[in-house]
Amino acid sequence: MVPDEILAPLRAAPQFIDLRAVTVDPRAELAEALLEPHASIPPKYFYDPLGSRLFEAICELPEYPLMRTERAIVDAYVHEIAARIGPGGVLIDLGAGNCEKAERLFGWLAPTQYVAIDIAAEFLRDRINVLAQRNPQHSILGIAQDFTQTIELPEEVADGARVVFYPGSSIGNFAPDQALAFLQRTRAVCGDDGHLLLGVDLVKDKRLLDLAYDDPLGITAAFNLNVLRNVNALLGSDFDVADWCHVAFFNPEHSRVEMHVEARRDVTVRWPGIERSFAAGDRIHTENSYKFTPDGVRQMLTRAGYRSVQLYTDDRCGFAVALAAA
Ligand code: AVJ
Repeated sequence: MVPDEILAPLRAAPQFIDLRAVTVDPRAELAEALLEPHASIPPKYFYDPLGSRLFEAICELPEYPLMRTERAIVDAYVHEIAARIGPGGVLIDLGAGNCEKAERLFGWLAPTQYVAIDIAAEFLRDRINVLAQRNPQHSILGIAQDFTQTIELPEEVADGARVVFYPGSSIGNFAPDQALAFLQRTRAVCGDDGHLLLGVDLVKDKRLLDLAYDDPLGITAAFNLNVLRNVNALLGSDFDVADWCHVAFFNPEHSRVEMHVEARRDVTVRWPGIERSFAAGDRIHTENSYKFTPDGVRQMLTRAGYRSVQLYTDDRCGFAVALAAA
């Protein structure tokens, strides 16, 4: 007889599926973006295991209140949100990260299954194992996937009304037309009885936004520069982090924060078969983080095919949580 102390955690072991290979080939995508006249690196490549931890550290910074504000809004309205959604759906968390935001909803939404999707495979696997230990009564499925271009739901995802959860204003990483196309895909995932719960950061004073992405401790700088280490690992390139510095600022014309890495000196970066030279001062664009207005959010969701949009904000209108019914 196997004692229950040994069996219980095994029963709680969550399912984990790695679908990274089905979507995009990181090497081809990175090589192409780096060879453009205006070189860039898609922001999803921030999230190697260290990058995922640095992002958690960013969320602790006083200058970066997004996650705390979002949590406060959800806490304040969770009763109403849960009543509108109704219990017993399948909770699909896009960019689940450490899964903490979704876990806070478990008691309220009583999901029949929790599906955590993230590109950060190792990090997600670790976090859902811990999550399953803490929530042995929940059915948990982890999926490692780059969901930015297509959202593939394997047959292991349960039937039932879907609640798509896309918190943290990650929607801001998409250019406006891409954001709309992405929301249309979430709308398709919702079927006709589902909901989308979306977090969006709102436009605010430029000084606040500049500081939120260029904090004096340098955590965001480390997060940004770490992308070069991940690119080296994925592409086989030879970026030297010491050759680059962090640049981040709010661009009011496009209503977005931009992050770049800037060459400190002339550098040539090589990877199998190819090289690219950068002059001192040249930049590689690593992230856009669009900031929204409440009306802009409503419009975008309506255009994506959602009906009845509820917007919840904090008293300073710094952040909004939108609940949209399919
Ligand atoms: C996780 C994409 C929402 O854009 O604010 C934090 C990432 N970049 N600091 C954001 C990020 C720099 C973050 N998102």
